[in-house]
Amino acid sequence: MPPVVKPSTPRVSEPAQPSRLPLPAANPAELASTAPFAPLIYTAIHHPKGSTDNPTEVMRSLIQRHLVSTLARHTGSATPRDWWVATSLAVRDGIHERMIATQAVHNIHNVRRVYYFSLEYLIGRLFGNNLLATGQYEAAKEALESLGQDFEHIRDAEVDMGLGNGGLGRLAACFLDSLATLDYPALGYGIYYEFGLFKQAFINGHQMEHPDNWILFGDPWEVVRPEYTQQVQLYGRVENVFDDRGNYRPRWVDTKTLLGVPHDIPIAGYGTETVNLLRLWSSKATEDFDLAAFNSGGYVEAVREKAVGETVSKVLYPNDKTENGKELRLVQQYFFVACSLRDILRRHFRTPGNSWDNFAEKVSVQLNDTHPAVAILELMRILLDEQNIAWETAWDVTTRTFAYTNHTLLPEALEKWSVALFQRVLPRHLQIIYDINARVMHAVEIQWPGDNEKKRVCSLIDESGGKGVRMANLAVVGCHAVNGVAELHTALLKKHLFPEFDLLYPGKFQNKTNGITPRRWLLKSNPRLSAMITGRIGDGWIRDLDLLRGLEKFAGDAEFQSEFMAIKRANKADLAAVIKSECGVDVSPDALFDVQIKRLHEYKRQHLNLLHIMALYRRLLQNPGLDVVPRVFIFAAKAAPGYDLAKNIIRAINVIGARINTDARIGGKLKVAFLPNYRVSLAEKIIPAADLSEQISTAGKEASGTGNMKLALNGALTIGTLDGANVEIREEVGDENIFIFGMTVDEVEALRAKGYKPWDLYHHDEELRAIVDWLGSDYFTPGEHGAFGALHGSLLHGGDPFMVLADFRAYCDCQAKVDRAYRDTAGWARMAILNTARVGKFSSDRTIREYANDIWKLSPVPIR
Ligand code: CJW
Repeated sequence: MPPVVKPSTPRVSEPAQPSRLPLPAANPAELASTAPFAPLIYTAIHHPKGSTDNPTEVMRSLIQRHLVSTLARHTGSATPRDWWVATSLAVRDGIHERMIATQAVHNIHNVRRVYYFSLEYLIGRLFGNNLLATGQYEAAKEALESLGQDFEHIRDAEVDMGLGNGGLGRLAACFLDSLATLDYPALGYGIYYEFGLFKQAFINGHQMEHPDNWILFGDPWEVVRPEYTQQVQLYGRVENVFDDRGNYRPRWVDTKTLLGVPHDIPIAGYGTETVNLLRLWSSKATEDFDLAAFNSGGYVEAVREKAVGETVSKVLYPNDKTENGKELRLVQQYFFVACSLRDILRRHFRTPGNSWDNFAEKVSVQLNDTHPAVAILELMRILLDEQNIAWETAWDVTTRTFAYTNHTLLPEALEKWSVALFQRVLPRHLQIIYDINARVMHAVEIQWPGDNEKKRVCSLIDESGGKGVRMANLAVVGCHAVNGVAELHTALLKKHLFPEFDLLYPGKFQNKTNGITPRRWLLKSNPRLSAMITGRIGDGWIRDLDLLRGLEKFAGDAEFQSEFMAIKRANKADLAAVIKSECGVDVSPDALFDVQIKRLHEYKRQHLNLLHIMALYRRLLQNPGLDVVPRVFIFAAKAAPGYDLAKNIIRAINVIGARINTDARIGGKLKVAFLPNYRVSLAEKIIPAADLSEQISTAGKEASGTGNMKLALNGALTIGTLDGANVEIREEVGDENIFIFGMTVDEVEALRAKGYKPWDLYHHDEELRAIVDWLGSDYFTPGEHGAFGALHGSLLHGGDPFMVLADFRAYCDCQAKVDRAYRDTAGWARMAILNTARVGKFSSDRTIREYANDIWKLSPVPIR
């Protein structure tokens, strides 16, 4: 009987047994390849014939062996990169064995795992991290030095793995470190972008973007796994077919096919056997691409089609807040989640005894923002269409599988895909969205009968101004847990973004304050301070950051203070050398290092910082004898390439900074250094050298911030608003050890409600007016009129959306307090030490334990 094609939207399928269609069972060869840990092989690799037990000797011979047998290099002609690759491979040998052992234990015991789905991973460099994690740092350093190599120089040969934009991507990287260190069975999934976040250079103060072809010469940490390649369909159309019993059986046809090839990066836990995986997908066109065109002589066309398939994983979108609705981005998102889910199903169903019945007991998926939220629809599609499972069962499995982390309240960052685009790229998924929405609307009607406003805000479809799919609403209804990333952020999430859903799904919303890994952000990046801390309280802090509280008792100890400040000074001297080579600016390590490092965004208010710098500069010009603490203002930030105002702020800081740096009249009291190409490895150099940490976002706008935590951990004092995690940092370090200024969230809301008028502030504050006028003039850009017009205009005519002028005076007053505090060397040292001692809460180990206990219900599985 020919299928009946029905034009309208499909209806619910009939109830079915959830477990009746398991995927194929395990292939025995595959299981054999994950046989239990074999210590003999391990021993063989670590003790090559003829070598000793001395770890340095072992490392030395492994490096030499890889140089010759893997890289075909003579030691005499090896480049720093060769040495870096050879040493990485030497370390990797052991890591791979642990990885095999870890996966074998997880597989054999069929453990529950968490899968972290993220479009971004800002890993940085892996070399030093993996040496430390496996306890081989000293051995590798000594081995390389005994071979006549400069260890630091070799480390610098590693290109950052910059597959993320900022905090969200770096958080994913910190989480992977904590998951492995705490022995949680976990796997990160993402995209193997050929080009990571663009490289930034400055020309005449302007940001220039250059491609980051990080993988050009290969990556010693990765293993390609062609055997786990996945196929993904996209585009096409849905045939609304009924089977011979009248059940709706939609068929997604005329699709295009992509292949996803996994690249595995091992993630070694610190001081544990666990090695988890980060699995990143690169896209390939199918082998049998457009054979017809090929055979009819359309060779070039066919090859071009293939090339299109391969652009999917080509480049990371450089936006860190604005969602720009590009088709390729939706394709990336779907490609990534479709590959990852198929990989999870493969793993689940190869294990005897597993079925759909226990799927959500074995699989927990965390969605890093809404970027991978289309996974909810894809799992539903698989369950409904491929497995013929009834809607209610499918929905139950899906919602128990997924959890969602929200990272922002900014409306421009909330993903909304046009319905027309969705229809074209993922037509069947759009039908499923409508089916989910019908049920959501039903639930809203039961809760608030007849209330159309409630339906409007809860709908997955935004009907205002061009129909769009609200991915955040989809994520909220399709997940069993939704979390914000700091207490304040979570409170605002419930109060402003999702008040109706909070009532509809009581208990679904919860807080998980962000954290950072102490391995990278103290142990690795600040070896001097790490050694000093370990000397006083032992090395337990590396895996239990709360132990830093043991330093509190030294906060008033003069000897400890001077040692602590000597370390800070040495780190500042190192950074001064970087500033000299990168910016050509001479700075003194005795000045106060005032640091603002983060993405360039109006809400983060780098321009507030700039206005303060201009105020100080102007005061010095008017009174050259003015007694101010010499300061170096250090910036590092990338602006999204299409964000003109952010780029204008960069230019203003660069140009005004250059003028200040060369103005002999102020006697070098102020210096401004904008370090180009902010990235993880640069952050690791700046953070240990910071005295002051700028966290000055408009209250309510920064979800958490994580740079604030890294800087406080390294003994920088925070100057900040009561925003994001600053609130909790203040709770931990104490009011007297942090500089808080500016409007609170409530004050911001009240001022907005009353009608904010930046012009009033401009007219009533003489210094502010002078500075704003100065900025708007061509004083700093002679002959180039209106160079900072965009910035100047935003503050006045543009209505100053982030209330820079409203917080200006409070910020200057607070900076004056900082100036006074810095003169009291012992007092400052005490405050800095207490910052380091009291921020143990912000270890990502604590965050991950909370996710594991409250959301994932996941237990550690130690590998022995
Ligand atoms: O997440 C960090 C927080 C920080 C917050 C950041 C965030 O700003 O306060 O510490 C970790 O929780 N990043 C994003 N939202 N919030 C983010 C990142 C990339 C994006 C995006 C939003 C990319 C796109 C859109 C929105 C895009 O379309 O490419």
